[in-house]
This record gives sequence, C-alpha cells and structure tokens, in this order.
Amino acid sequence: LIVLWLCAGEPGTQSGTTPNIKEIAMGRCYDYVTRVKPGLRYDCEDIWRRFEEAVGRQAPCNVTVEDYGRMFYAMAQTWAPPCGRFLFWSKTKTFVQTLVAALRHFWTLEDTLAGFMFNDLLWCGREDEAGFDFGSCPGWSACQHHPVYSLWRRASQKFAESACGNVTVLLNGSVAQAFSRNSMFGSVELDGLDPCRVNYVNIKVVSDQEGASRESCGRGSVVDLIQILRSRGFRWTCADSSR
Ligand code: N1C
Repeated sequence: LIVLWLCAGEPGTQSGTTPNIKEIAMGRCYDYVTRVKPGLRYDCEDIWRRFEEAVGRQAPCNVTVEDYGRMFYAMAQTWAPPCGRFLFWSKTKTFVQTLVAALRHFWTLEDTLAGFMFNDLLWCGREDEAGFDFGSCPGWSACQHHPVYSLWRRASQKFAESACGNVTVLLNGSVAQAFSRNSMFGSVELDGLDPCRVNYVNIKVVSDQEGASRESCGRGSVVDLIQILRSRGFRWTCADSSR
C-alpha cells in the first residue's frame, strides 16, 4: 500500500513548497542585512508580505514576472557588484558555488538579496485558499508561468542589466548543450547584457576532470553563443579548461 501511495504522484508534478519557507526566506533576509551586507536597509517583513501577495491565492501555474514587481521594488538594489566581477553561468551550478566560495572574486545572482533569499527553494500557491501548496507543485514543463521560474526570470534580467565591465560566463563543457537559447542565461541574461556597459564577455568552458569534453570554444553550441555576441557588437574571449 505504501509503495502504491508513493508511486501515485501525477506526471508533471513534483514535491510541494519547501517546508518552513517563510522562516527560511526571512531568516536569510535578516542574515543578509545583518551579516552579509550590513548597512543595506531592507524591510524583510515587507518583502515577505509582497512575496506572499505575488504567489498566494493564485493558480500555481499563473504567476508572471509582473506579479513579482512589488516585491522587487522593495528589494531595489542600493548595491551592485563592482564592474568586472559579474559571473553568469549555465548548467554548472554546483561547480560555480564551490568556485565562488573559494575565489571570493566573482559575484553571482546569489549575492543579491533575491538570489540569496530564494536559492534552492521551491514554492507555489493554491487556488482554493490563501497560502502555499505544501503537498505538490507543478513541474516546469506543465506551466506557462511557473512561480519559481518567473521569480528567477525577473531576478536574472535585473542582474544582467546591471552588469558592467568585463563579465565572465561559465559553461559546462561536459553536457550536450553547454549553451542553450532555452536556458535562463541564453534566453534572459544574454539579451539583458548591454554592449555599451560591458567591456568584454569572457567565456570559460569547463569540463570534468575526466576530460570528457563534449563542447568547447570551437565546437558545438558555444560557437552559437560567440556568433550571437559578435552580431550584437560585444568583444569576447573564450577559454577551455578542466576543473
Ligand atoms: O537556466 P540557467 O541554468 O542557464 O540559469 C543560470 C543563470 C545564471 O547566470 C544566474 O545568474 O541564471 C541565473 N539563475 C540563478 O542564479 C539561479 N539560482 C538558482 C537562474 N536560475 C537559478 N536558480 C534555479 O536554477 C532556478 O530554479 C532555475 O530555473 C535553475 C536554472 O539552472 P540552469 O538551467 O542550470
């Protein structure tokens, strides 16, 4: 019976809203303003209220980028990473997090309040009553406007628009489509970069230690990225490396 119950999940659904999401997100917000970026003034209570307003009482597949407008307004950046230190990535998250922790030179979206608060959390609202659905949330593919996707979309867009100087892009050379127009980097951030503010786009294609590189600066989808950068007038460099 237990096995049957465990297997009964509908296709296209995944686990529900992260338990204790309010405590986690608000705790992170207070951590950010107290310890990570002391001196920045954000109202964590107000930010959480606006987040609830955006997500709660909505059909779980119906949360748009615009719905987060009021929340992002309350999170307006009074701080931006210094020019030359912006790091974008695609399909390399675990690797990036280790690298960033070690180098402390680069800044990613997770260094902004929005990225810091919502990293690795999952959420969706429920139509029938206020609040979150802790039982199940739709999968990405089942949704046109997934609440998690819309938040990252808005955050990624803002982050890319603020990028300046030399920016770095880390791609995973061990996967089939290191650069994909469907990824958050390829669909949102790339278009948000401003050729007048960005000096160089430095691409790094990183492959597994085992040397299983499927894609590199001269091969596969990375070539498409370089072509797009060229056509938009960016200066660029590209380097292959192993972890
Ligand atoms: O779709 P991706 O990667 O290309 O997105 C990565 C790209 C980075 O440059 C970030 O600035 O977009 C930004 N970003 C995050 O920082 C982030 N943290 C957590 C985008 N998405 C982020 N997430 C979650 O991972 C979110 O749920 C989103 O859908 C995935 C994207 O991961 P990916 O496909 O490996």
